[in-house]
Amino acid sequence: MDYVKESYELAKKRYAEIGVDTDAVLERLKNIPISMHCWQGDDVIGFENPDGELTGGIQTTGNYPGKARTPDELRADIEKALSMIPGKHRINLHAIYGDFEGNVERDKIEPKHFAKWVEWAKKNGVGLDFNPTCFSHPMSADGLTISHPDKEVRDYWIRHCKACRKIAAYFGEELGTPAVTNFWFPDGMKDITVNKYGMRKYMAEGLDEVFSVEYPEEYTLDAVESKVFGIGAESYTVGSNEFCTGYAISRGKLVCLDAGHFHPTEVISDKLSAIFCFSKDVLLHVSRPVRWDSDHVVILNDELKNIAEELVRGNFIERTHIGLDFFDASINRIAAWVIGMRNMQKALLLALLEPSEQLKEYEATFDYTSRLAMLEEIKTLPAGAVWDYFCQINNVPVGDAWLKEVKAYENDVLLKR
Ligand code: RNT
Ligand code: ZN
Repeated sequence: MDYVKESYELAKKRYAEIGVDTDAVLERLKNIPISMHCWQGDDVIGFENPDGELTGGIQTTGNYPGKARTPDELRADIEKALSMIPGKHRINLHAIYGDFEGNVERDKIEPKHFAKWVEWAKKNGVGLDFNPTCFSHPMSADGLTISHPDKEVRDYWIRHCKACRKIAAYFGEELGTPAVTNFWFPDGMKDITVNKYGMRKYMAEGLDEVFSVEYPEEYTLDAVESKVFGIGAESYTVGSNEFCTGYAISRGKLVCLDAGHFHPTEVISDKLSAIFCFSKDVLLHVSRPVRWDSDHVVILNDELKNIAEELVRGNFIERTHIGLDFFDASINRIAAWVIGMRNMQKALLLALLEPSEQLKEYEATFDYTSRLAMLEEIKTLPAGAVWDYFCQINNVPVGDAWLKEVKAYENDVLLKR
């Protein structure tokens, strides 16, 4: 498309009129990594057990053909997706995605089971992030893990979490960029719960034990993810928002905000500026809840734009680890990644193209008329031309050209699985 540059040059002039330097914006955007979750590639099953079933109150629906069945297939699919996403990013792994070769208990996983991922990450120039997998396992069958009444069960998950931090530190050391380890537990109860405090005390104690081992921050950072409810855990969640925020802030850990983990009218974009008053860094699980925590593919909707605006307006980009978290098995899984990743970047682009200093100035001088007028006018500025040019200069398909590549890969690779 030979007019991409031409359109960009015109757009650049238009943005210059409102004091926005589009070249600088594109340079900035290129350097904002997004952590792409590996689990969209195989419906959160992992490679521990090929017949594994997803539990923990989360669900994938759909059976689109071609999901990755082995670590090599998953890595190939991720490479394909990354080739259609501008910039350099990160890959977020769950503990069930190792190259295990045989049965390895979760409390016995080691860095060696992830050596192939590290080798692959080096080759592809991506950082790695990590997650203990405290679900889809016989030891989580009661719906409780680290807050289970039986000490043996609690200790099992504590050992698993410790093993995961060791692996994450290995990622950070090998790759020269800290791996964020996110702790999410499905623990909760279906019905009226009597001893809520007891389970929360177990979870806090368990986490303290997990974090009693210190790792340098250059290797790994820990985050704690809250949730309001899960399927089968409708009445009580041990790791609620208050629990996880309180825990993370009091222990100097990262708060992880998942866009689908709150009441339907609550949005994480509104929470960021509050959390950042007290938390050094924040981890985001950008997702799209449709009526519940359904983990739909992220689209460029108001909430996504609002999240990005908050990050830019508050100067939080450097303090935020942006990760995606969705799993849709009803469409091509590679397309799901590409759509979600590119949308996250588009939202960041729109936010970076905002004359935010000017807007703040209007607000500080009580000129709310100008603030509203400007916010509305910038909505129809030629951001699309800037986005196309960003894709072009970063050597990825412009516009929907990536879809043809996905379809070809589907025919040549996915449908043959
Ligand atoms: C579950 C949490 C959690 C998981 C992943 C697979 O509700 O969002 O982050 O989605 O760890
Ligand atoms: Zn999440």
